[in-house]
Amino acid sequence: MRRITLTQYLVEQQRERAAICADLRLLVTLVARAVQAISVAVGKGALAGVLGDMGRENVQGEAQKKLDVIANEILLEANEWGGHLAAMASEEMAAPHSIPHRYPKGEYLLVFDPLDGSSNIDVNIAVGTIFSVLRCPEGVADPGEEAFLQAGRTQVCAGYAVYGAATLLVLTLGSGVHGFTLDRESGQFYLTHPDMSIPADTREYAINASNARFWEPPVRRYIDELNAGSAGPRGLNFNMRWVGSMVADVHRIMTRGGIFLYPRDTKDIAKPGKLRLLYEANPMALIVEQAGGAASDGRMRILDIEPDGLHQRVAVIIGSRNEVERVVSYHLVA
Ligand code: AHM
Ligand code: MG
Repeated sequence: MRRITLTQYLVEQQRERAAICADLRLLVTLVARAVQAISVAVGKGALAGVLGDMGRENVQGEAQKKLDVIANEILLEANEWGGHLAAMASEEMAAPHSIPHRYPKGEYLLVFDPLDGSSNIDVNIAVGTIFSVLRCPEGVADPGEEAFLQAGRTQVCAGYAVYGAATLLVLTLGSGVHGFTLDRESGQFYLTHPDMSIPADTREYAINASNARFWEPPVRRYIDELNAGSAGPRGLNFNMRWVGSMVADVHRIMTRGGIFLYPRDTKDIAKPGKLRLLYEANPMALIVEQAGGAASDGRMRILDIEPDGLHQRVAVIIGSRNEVERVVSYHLVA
């Protein structure tokens, strides 16, 4: 069977469907090249000396891994020269990265989590990259943090890569979600998962249960009901899976359904959730919604949240529609 490459898919989207412009096509192509380079680094692991800590913290106070920094550099270098971007921002940088003056500037903003799930790197468990593309507000020549503070529904494009047994790039250009698998020999991405869709119902959930004592009552009620199984109010047995890399957990949901929760908790009241809105929750929410699923913070649709900070955190309840709606309904009565 002759498979469609990512390059062919993008050219078709531009030429035949007018769904994207040349700049967006270049942007996705360059992100895919970066993903391929990150995949090589992740795949070499200890052989390339890339495992372990950098010995410093990022702006969020988290220990940076060597591969966090390498992946960040790869994405910056791959994207700064193309003329399609006005600026970039990342989990690993306190402030946005300006495009160097020697290159032309474009109309898009790129924001990413270069290596999600990085606590899993050293133990050889799947990690990923998450990215989101926004339009630079009109008239803004040198975009700072303010330019990135746009609700997730305005995203032009979003995607993630999962570096697992195979490397996959999953992408939405705003109409449907498609998955491409990297052929490590040829370096090409091939369309292997067209029109991904999440079943509305599921019997599988993902949550870090060690935080149970900090959860709010609606989440506690929901998980208690799932754990009660066929003898409980749901009358069904549920299974639990938790990778600890959001990308891998959401990719499982994209493949066979499920619900992922990283809810608001009382562990640190200064933090309304663990995951970051702009480069974790928003791109994943767009992808999951485009695949027929739902994404909420328990109180509102994630894509409708108006951001107030580049590294803002948010509660995330995402996946199979009927389960997400149930959790939201428990918040309404609380
Ligand atoms: P990271 O971007 O620094 O890796 O943090 C995000 C990750 C998610 O992938 C995962 O769902 C979560 O943190 C797990 O955190 P914890 O182990 O603290 O529950
Ligand atoms: Mg992350």
